[in-house]
Amino acid sequence: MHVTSFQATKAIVRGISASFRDAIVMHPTAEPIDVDRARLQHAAYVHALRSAGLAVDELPPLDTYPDACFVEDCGLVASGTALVTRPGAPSRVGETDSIAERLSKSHRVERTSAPATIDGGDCLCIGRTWFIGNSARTNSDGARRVCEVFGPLGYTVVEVSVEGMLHLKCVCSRIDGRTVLVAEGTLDLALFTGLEVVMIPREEAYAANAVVVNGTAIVAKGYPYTRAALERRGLRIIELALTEIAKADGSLTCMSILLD
Ligand code: CIR
Repeated sequence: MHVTSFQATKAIVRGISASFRDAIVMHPTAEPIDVDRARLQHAAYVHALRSAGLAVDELPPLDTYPDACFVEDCGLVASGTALVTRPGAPSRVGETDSIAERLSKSHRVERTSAPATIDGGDCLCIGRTWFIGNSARTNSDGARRVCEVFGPLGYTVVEVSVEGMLHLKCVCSRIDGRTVLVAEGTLDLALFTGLEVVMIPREEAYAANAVVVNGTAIVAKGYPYTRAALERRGLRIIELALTEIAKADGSLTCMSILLD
């Protein structure tokens, strides 16, 4: 079977902050985050990225920024160019400087300024299209900024209305340059005309956020339909427990920036 997936060589991650228990959450639960367990889950994630053939650059934790392990929100990368974002949550804006510093070692770096806001969790790049969620975190000025930076490189930007969830990629993610993984009943599929859509049941929506890279699919543990759907495509599966990451409204793609 010919297996296709996104390809990358490197990943940037950042360790869990000592203050991770204070991460922003949309719907707080009674159960506090177990920071030690979160660190173990993050370490397993880094291990999975390495086993997918990525050289992982681990940035030191930023203890004064509880959400700083969610590096995806701070930078978009494609075709050798990086756009450092301006996260929509004011408490997260200060996470971006160290991301800019790291990206500038390997990429041409552009920045984002007010009034634009962008969270990487709203930015889904499939082939030459950036789907940008218009959410409580990412605004139309942010989508315009993505267009300004990546448009000249041949990318099209499609804005997607995101309601009732944190980010666009809470319910979808990239499999390869022409295939998207989507939770049923969450997005208007007309958006993805021309792409192959791998649909999973709505009750497995959390697993629609998967890291698929270099022939490996890193998926949340406990979602059998999603696992089987990706396995049928010939992808090697790594399942990860994400209980503590999920308590902070995090999932898989948010913990890395993959570099081309
Ligand atoms: C936040 O609310 O910003 C963090 N607690 C969770 C961010 C998750 N990011 C992502 O899925 N891209």
